[in-house]
Amino acid sequence: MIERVISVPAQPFHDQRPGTSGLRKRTAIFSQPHYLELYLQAVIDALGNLRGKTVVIGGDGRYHNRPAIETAIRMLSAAEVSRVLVGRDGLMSTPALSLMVRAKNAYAGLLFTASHNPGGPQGDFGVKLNLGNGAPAPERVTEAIFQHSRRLTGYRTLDRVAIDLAKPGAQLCFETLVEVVDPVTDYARAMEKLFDFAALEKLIGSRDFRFRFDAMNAVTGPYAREIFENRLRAPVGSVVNAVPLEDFGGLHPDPGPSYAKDLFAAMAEDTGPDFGAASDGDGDRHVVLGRDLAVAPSDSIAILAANHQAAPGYAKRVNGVARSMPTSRALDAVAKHLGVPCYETPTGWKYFTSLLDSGRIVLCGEESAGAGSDHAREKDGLWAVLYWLNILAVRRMSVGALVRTHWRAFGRHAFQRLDYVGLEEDGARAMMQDLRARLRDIEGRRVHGLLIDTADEYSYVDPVDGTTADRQGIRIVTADHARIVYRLSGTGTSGETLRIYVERLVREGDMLDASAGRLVAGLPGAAALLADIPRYTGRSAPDVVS
Ligand code: VG1
Ligand code: CO
Repeated sequence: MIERVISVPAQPFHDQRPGTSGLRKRTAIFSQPHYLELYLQAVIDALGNLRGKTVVIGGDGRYHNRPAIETAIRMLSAAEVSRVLVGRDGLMSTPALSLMVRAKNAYAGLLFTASHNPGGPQGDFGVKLNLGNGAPAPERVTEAIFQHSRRLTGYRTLDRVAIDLAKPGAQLCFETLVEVVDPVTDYARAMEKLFDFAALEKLIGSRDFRFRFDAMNAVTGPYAREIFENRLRAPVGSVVNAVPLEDFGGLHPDPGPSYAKDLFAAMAEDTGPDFGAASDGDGDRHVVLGRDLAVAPSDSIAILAANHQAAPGYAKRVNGVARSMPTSRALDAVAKHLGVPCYETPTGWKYFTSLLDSGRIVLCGEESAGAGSDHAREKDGLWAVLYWLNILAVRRMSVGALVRTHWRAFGRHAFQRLDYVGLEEDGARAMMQDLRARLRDIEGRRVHGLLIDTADEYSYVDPVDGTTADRQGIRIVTADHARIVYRLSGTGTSGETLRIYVERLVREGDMLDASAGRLVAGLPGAAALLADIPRYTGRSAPDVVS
């Protein structure tokens, strides 16, 4: 029997406003009747006429991925999309999707992921939308989606569909050609163009270089196996937790010290790896570890920029760089040395993309373990790991030696992020509101021995298209240039998460080896006092420090 387009009446939901990186909710919310369908209808309406267009679809493989992909194919087909490219088994990493949208001249990309948030029926689910340039939808589009979502009276879909996501090749779904593709090969080829794979193979194959990549049971497993084990000939088993699982094996697929515990522990063993790395649920974040230290994400992007001559794809062409506002100013110091501009943007990859599109920058990064370049319009975890390996291959140094050499040359921007998770919404918002109202009075005050020089709220004007973004974080800078930043997360799924970012530049030789916590001492306490955190939130300490 042939499929038919049907209209399904349904009441709109009023909470479908995308955050920092798409719409993210508890799986239980996403899987209630009509919830996903109505959101996708709002996306389709905001995108305009999709007739005859190509759309790329993927996901990080978390629980609910397959039904969500089938729903999306049905609805896109009802919207007369002529071609859908979907990752085999419904899998595609965020950076691979960005590359594919660009390579295939697609009109948009849809990705089902909640990134580093846990998956499963009790976990989180999400939808990211990319436009034809491969970049996350900008604010103007996400706001239009939200407005559409509130006015919907139903959605259009097909009455039936049978798509086999495991079978590579083309299938017809109503009038849409659905192609099940393997994004791994295309992605690996793109990486081969940017990095010196012969030098990487020599490094990884050498006896005194033990290498481990932890895919955290998430989407990067197949990519990492293909690149590190098949192409670069790392010993089989170098890539661990390489099979994407619906619940990520019960773990948080977040490559920080709190959740990538096995990797951090392995690095500390006598016979542990010389180089360790991991990525997150959807493959856009990275962590890099040496035998005696984990590279702080703010340092990672600075070190990638400082050593761009080592990577063939970047030598002699880094004309500008950018970082998100809360990210440490380590990158600024490198940009100054290179004589190129360093742009500061609000948190979230979407704010980098006009700078990348216009050719103003080549490299950019965020303190939350994201780095990327103009090869894609998303941050890219495996790309960052390969870039690191390429630098080590050329400079013939360990991770620790490279980081310390960098600190000696540029100073160390010691950095910490403190997260207060799951706060009661009214209290957290009132705290920010109250702090905002007192910024003037805070300037000139002395707290815990720190003299506050300036206190303001960050707002952004995009230098390319003039769009603005207000209320992107409260900044406090001390007389000796240390900094405290406060903002509320835009990716959480219950209550509010308060993020506090603290940073202090250290230059003295013997201080360079101290823990970041010791070097920023005093700033977290001052931050809590200035914002009256215990009173507004009932919390005396952060839940996660990274
Ligand atoms: C967090 C990070 C931000 C990152 C975003 C999406 O946002 O701080 O830097 O771009 O997650 O990353 P927030 O609003 O919670 O601070 V991912 O890997 O979820 O796509
Ligand atoms: Co992610």
